[in-house]
Amino acid sequence: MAHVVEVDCPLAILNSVPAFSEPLHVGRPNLGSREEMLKRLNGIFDRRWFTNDGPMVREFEARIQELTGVRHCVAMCNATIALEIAIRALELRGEVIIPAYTFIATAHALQWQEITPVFADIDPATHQIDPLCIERLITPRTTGIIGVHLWGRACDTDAIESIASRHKLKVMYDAAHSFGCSHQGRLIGNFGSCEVFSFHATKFINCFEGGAVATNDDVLAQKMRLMRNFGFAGYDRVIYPGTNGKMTEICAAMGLTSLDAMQDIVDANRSNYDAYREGLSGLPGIALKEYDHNKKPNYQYIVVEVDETAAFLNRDELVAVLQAENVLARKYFWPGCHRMEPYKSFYPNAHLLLPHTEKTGARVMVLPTGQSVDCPAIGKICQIIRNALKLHREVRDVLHNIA
Ligand code: T4K
Repeated sequence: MAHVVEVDCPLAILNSVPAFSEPLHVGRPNLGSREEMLKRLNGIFDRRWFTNDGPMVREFEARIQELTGVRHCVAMCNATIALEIAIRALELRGEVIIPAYTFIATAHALQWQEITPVFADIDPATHQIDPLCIERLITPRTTGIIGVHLWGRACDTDAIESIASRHKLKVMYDAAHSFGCSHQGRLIGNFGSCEVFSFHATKFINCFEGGAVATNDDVLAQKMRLMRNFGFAGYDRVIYPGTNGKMTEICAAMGLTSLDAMQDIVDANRSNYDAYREGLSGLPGIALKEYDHNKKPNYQYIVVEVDETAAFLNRDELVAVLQAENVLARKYFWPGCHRMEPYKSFYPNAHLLLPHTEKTGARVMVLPTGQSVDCPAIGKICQIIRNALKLHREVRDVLHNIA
């Protein structure tokens, strides 16, 4: 029997005009006040102090300390270098356990210094590293655990830290997504030996490029300050191996401008999240990852899981539909670190131990939000998804013919 389309559902993938004339990106930067940024830029030019622990960097660090309640914020040029420096300052070696379901930087920051990242599976309900898997992966070479607070939600710090103390391991966190979020009544930044934030252009608070390590450990903070500046402890005196991890003044100026706008950005993200929640509710096989409003979320990731058995389209097919409409949905974090090089060659069978990473990575898509997306645009995006589900047979026919 012929499939009858009940409503008029134009879709670009079925040869209609795309819903958006310009691409809608995941990770479009939020700007803050252009005027304030230009004032800060003029100050930088007037002072002729462009980098090397300048006044803007110090102000940025102080603002983060105040905001998170952490004793030390050490600002760096990006979160990847910040992870590398923190790993080195903590003297991690041998093997370090991390989740496979994360951005590749978490793994590369270890591999770059010839430390082996060992991939743990995740809890499919939370997408966070599963503590039970951690315990099974500990060997005599294991020196630490890097938990990742994925999507701005904290991983199970209590379980991780209890495993670590039983096995005498060090713990730090990749908090690239979690600036401003709270956990157990404290702001993230205060857990483990240290936590690393990202202030990349795509993050809700951005420095163009930037990162920072937050820690309550005075000795560790001092060590990382030295390491980010080649180990210099004064003119002509190097007391540590170091690198160039310094944040520039212009990046700190952007960070300060972004921090000034933090509440507006969170409000925009929150109202976008509410609009997605309403627009996607009741759609079969489409599950929006919910935020807990009590945990001060930054709402910066709109994470949707697609269950093909109920939606009759899989994640890749829906992403193709959205991209045809100029909605550049992303498949974070697919295909999982273990399926990327060099790890794929090192551990060709790792996927067998990571069933939840495999399944989640194949189901998740991340949708556009931030200040450059508004509720009417989100209404349209949700309508596209609704239409695609209604027209799943036609969409599949077209996509399979393209393939
Ligand atoms: N740990 C975790 C868990 C992370 O997620 C990340 C980074 C890190 C560590 C390392 O932090 P950083 O060293 O970067 O500070 C993006 C970001 O580049 C990356 O920072 C972020 N996580 C990751 C989740 O997303 P890509 O490869 O997807 O970026 P890209 O260039 O495709 O940009 C994303 C979208 O944003 C594009 O569609 C275009 C748009 N965009 C991007 C930039 C840079 C703009 O509209 N304007 C821009 O200026 O990794």
